[in-house]
Amino acid sequence: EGVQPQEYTIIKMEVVAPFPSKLKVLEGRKVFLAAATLRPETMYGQTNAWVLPDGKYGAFEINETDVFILTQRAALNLAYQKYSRVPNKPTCLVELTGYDLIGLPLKSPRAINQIIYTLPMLTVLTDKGTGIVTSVPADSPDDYMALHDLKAKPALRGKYGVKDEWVMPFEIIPIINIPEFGNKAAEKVCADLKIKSQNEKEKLAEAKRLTYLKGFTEGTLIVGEFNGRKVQDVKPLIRSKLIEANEAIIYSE
Ligand code: A2H
Repeated sequence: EGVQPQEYTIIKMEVVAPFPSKLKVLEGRKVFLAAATLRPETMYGQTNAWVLPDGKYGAFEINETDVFILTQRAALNLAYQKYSRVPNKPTCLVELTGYDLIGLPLKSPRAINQIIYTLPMLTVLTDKGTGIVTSVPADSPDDYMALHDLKAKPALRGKYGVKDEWVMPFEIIPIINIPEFGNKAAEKVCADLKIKSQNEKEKLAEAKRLTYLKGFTEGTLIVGEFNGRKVQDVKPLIRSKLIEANEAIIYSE
């Protein structure tokens, strides 16, 4: 954990009914995977969500209507952030693991894809953010490599019970142009650095540094209502719009 508090945007990714047996008790409520992101302006390009298969999660009652799936640690943090309007003692309605979430279909704000699926990523940390990550393979090297691994390795899909149709139809959606890296910055930088899998931590850290910096300072959106505008100008606007539409909330830790 850093010394500086990190301010994330939690994206409310709605679980689409009918719910699987483990979530049946939640039917009739609005249930969301609560994904923590630093890049709300990239939500157009979501292709899936990530969970840690062995991670512990819970379905927490956030208010009268909403249930959030996230780590207990994050549920507690949220409960103490008054503006989030969650009660101080969040009630866990169902205890879950990442395995229970794999394959859940989601509807996520601003995503060009109508439905996306929940998939396993082995480098998700349960002591950071909410333990749920939304995947934007065009602009996130971690997301790009994890999706690449699942597409390239049938045995990896088999190990985690991932159906082909949750992965194979989902291509990178270009959303931001960076002069130096093009429209699929993560793919370009991972190729340049010869990154082979999601487990190459040091190289991925370098890839993230490069794309994050350039994406913010030099990136231009090429989709959506802010098409043609600079990332640094519209990032706060997109974030406020998501929050006003009740599709996202602020979360810090
Ligand atoms: B970002 P920082 Cl397009 N475990 O969102 C692993 N990674 C996590 C996580 C967790 N528990 N919680 C959040 N993250 C990811 C979008 C994105 C992100 C893009 C490009 C770069 C990027 C789509 N994924 O992050 O360590 C989330 O992925 C690169 C920095 O707190 C979140 O933002 O700095 C970012 O890591 C937070 O990382």
